[in-house]
This record gives sequence, structure tokens and C-alpha cells, in this order.
Amino acid sequence: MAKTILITGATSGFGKAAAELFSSNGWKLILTGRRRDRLQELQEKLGAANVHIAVFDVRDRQQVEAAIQEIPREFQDIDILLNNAGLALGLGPAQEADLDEWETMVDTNIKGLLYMTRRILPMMVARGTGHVINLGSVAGSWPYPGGNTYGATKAFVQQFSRNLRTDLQGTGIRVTNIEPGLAESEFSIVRFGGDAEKAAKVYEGTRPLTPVDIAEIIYWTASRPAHVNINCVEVMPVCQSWGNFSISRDSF
Ligand code: NDP
Ligand code: 8X3
Repeated sequence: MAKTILITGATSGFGKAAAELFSSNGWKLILTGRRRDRLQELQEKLGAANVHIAVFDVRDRQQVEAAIQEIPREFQDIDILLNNAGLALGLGPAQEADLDEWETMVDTNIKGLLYMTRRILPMMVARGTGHVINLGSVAGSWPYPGGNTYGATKAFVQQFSRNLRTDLQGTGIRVTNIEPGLAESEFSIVRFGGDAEKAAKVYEGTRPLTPVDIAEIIYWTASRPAHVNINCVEVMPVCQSWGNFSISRDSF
């Protein structure tokens, strides 16, 4: 019988690439996001019989609840929850940051992920099978200037993923945190408030990870034998690594 994956943030980037890859491997899909037109387009492309779409904002508990309740019977046995919806806003120093942007990142990357996980987990535990795959980031482990709240939300995702594993001990449910570095998607366009030119500069002269690279890692993680849990995967493009400790001179 075909397995089912629920993907948050399937309208773009990693989520969309994962939808295409899992679909090509015979999976049934529940695709979510706020942009209905993109979800409909994807549903048409991948085949309506195997794709259920749900348009909602992960930050809204009521919308999450309603969307899960409306999942048709034939899609209700969810094998994978891919908590992918997320965003960074801004790259300025903390002392100049926009508090609304910080709140949006917390509400999406942390609270949205919590709403989804809390709602789906009991269904997995009842069935004795399931896999929660979260999208963390290298920013959850490594600081960089301007990473402030974004990185901190991903540090939450990292530790929440590990803590989930301890709570789920003995249930057979798997948990994985995928932690990518530089990857080209709509991520930087969103980060810079729609400024595509500024976003393009982030990737100029680099060979970043692609959404397909990440989708393949997600698929590999999910297709390990049932007794194997990949706790986390940290992945960067070859062109990226860490910087020096920075030291300011003639000041503090
Ligand atoms: P994209 O901007 O291309 O995709 C983000 C997805 O999240 C979209 O489908 C968007 O859908 C969805 N989303 C955002 N906010 C909400 C919301 N409030 N409710 C529902 N869906 C939402 O970025 P990526 O594919 O690159 O990012 C996917 C994940 O990977 C994110 O969690 C990101 O933090 C993480 N990541 C990205 C990296 C990168 O360099 N690209 C590296 C490491 C991690 P819609 O707007 O239609 O709602
Ligand atoms: C996205 C990667 O380095 O821009 O999580 O934070 S980074």
C-alpha cells in the first residue's frame, strides 16, 4: 500500500522538491502552504488521486486543527510529517531588528512546527509507525552575524527534535533533523522582503545546495530500514565552511 507524507511549505523550495521526489516514488502526498494556486498547480502536475492539498497558515492553531480534521480518510495514515515550512526575515544586527519579524519567525519556525507535531504525533503513536522530519539549519548550531532570532529558532528545532526522540522511545516513531547550509530557493527573497536582486547576490559566484539535494537527503533518511533512526544530517555545499573567530581591535 502506498505510504503518505504530509509536507508543510510545499509551494516552494525544499518542500516542493520533496513533493516531486516522493510522488515519483509512489507516495501519497498531503501538500500544505498558504499559496493555493501553487498547491493546485502541483496537485494537477502530480495527479489529484494521490495528492490532497490543504491551504493554511501554520501559525494559526485553528487553521491547523481544521486542516487536519478535513484530511480525507484515504490520506489519514500519515507515515511522515515533514515540518518544512519556515523562513528567515532580515539579516541585520539584533539591536536594530524589527520585533515583528522576530515574532513571525518564532510563530512560524517554532510554534507552527509545534502545532503540526502535537496534532499528528498521537496518530503515529496509535498506529505504531511514523517519522517526523524537521527542517533545522546550520544556523541552529553555528552563529553568524544577523542570524540572531532565525538561528535561535533553528536551535529550538534541533533540541526539540532530540527531545522528541526521548519521549518517543519505545514507540517505533522516528525523528530526524535536517540541517542544511547555503541552499538556493525562495529563502533569501523572503529574507530580504522580496528584493530578488539582493537575494541573488547571496548565491553569486557560489555553487549552493539545491532543493533537489535536500529532497534526496530527506528521501534517503526516510527510506532507511525501520530500525535505523538518522538523528540529524548537517549538510553544506562544498563552497561553504566556517569563518574565523572575529576579534575587534582598539575597542572592547
Ligand atoms: P522557501 O521560501 O523556498 O519555502 C518556504 C516554504 O514555507 C514555502 O512553501 C512557504 O509557503 C512555507 N511557509 C512559510 N511561512 C508559512 C506559514 N506561515 N504557513 C504555512 N507555510 C509557510 O524556503 P526553503 O525551501 O529554502 O525553506 C524550507 C525550510 O528549510 C525552512 O524551514 C528554512 O528555514 C529551512 N532552511 C533553508 C535553507 C536555505 O538556505 N534555503 C537552509 C537551511 C534551512 P507559502 O508562502 O505558500 O505559505
Ligand atoms: C538557512 C541557511 O546560513 O542562511 O538556514 O542561515 S543560513
